[in-house]
Amino acid sequence: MKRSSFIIPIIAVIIGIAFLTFFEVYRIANTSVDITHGSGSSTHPDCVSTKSCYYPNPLIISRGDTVTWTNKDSLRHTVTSGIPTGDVAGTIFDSKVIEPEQTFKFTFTNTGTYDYFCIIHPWIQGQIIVK
Ligand SMILES: [Cu+2]
Repeated sequence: MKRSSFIIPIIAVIIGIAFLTFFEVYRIANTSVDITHGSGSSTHPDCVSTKSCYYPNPLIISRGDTVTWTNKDSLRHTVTSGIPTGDVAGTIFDSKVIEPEQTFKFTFTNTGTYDYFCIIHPWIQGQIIVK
């Protein structure tokens, strides 16, 4: 048996694994939102004017994607659906308190535009667009 008959399938498997790993890393990187450092430090942190307290914002994802929020700030925050002045806040998703360095995940099964904010610091607002 020729040596190439072993090598070619092995190379194909390696390429396949590399491709799947790259795709998974790419997918996770594109469904992650950071609660940025300093978001809760005052009533008017810089990220409010640039709408980047949740970053990236807005985040555009595909139906069925799971978004992971990571609290990169030194204060506690929430990820709560809706807008601060609305009466339906938290009805679609509500992380409750996210401690620093902790995460919250939510899977979006329907298309649409989802507003969300932090109950503790309502000036921090974000949006997830599900296509
Ligand atoms: Cu907050």
